[in-house]
Amino acid sequence: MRVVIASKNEGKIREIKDILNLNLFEFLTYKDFEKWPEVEETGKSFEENAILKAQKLAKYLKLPALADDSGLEVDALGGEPGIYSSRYAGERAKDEDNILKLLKELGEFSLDERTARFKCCAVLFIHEDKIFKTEGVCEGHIADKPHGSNGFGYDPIFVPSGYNKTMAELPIEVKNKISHRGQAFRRMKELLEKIEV
Ligand code: ITT
Repeated sequence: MRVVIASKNEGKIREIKDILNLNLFEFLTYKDFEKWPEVEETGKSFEENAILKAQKLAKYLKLPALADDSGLEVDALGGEPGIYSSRYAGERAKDEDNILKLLKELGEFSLDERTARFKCCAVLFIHEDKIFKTEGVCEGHIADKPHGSNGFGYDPIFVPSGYNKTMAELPIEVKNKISHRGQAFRRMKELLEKIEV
């Protein structure tokens, strides 16, 4: 079965392929298509946005599509940046800009006031009556400055609970084992192994 990964985020695509590690499926990405529609993420939750992305790509390309909507919720900031994580410092913000803004907003908050979590909602859209959805959450806290260069996004400032290193300092196998995306896509894998399309 051919499945399109409905994402343009290279970090995510790499992790999704690693986690699913399924020979049964041929994964296609935006690089396999000449035309790729822009999806406006107008949803109010990770789930709504993941459905929007998977649905739009599936209908446009006439293939099952797998989307991930994810982000970082910081308690001291009332759950921000949440669904706005990728554009926290502006529409075309780079990861470094988002990190700088977040560290600035957190200012002098102490370690135990810097609790946060990554969330991920994975959606496989086959057609309107066949939509699969799974979720994952990874708890932790925000470091006082960036460390490490693995991963993407906020990984250099996110320290998962039970570790004293940031996600960006941990090997990718460890990240995938404990991350929000690892949990969501392993659950998706269980569903994919059972379904008949
Ligand atoms: P697509 O919509 O094309 O998939 P995106 O990066 O815009 O790519 P999202 O709207 O889901 O995707 O935003 C997710 C953002 O949340 C991402 O850009 C990071 O800033 C952050 N994020 C999500 N998962 C992360 C992870 O595993 N490590 C670090 N940051 C992460």
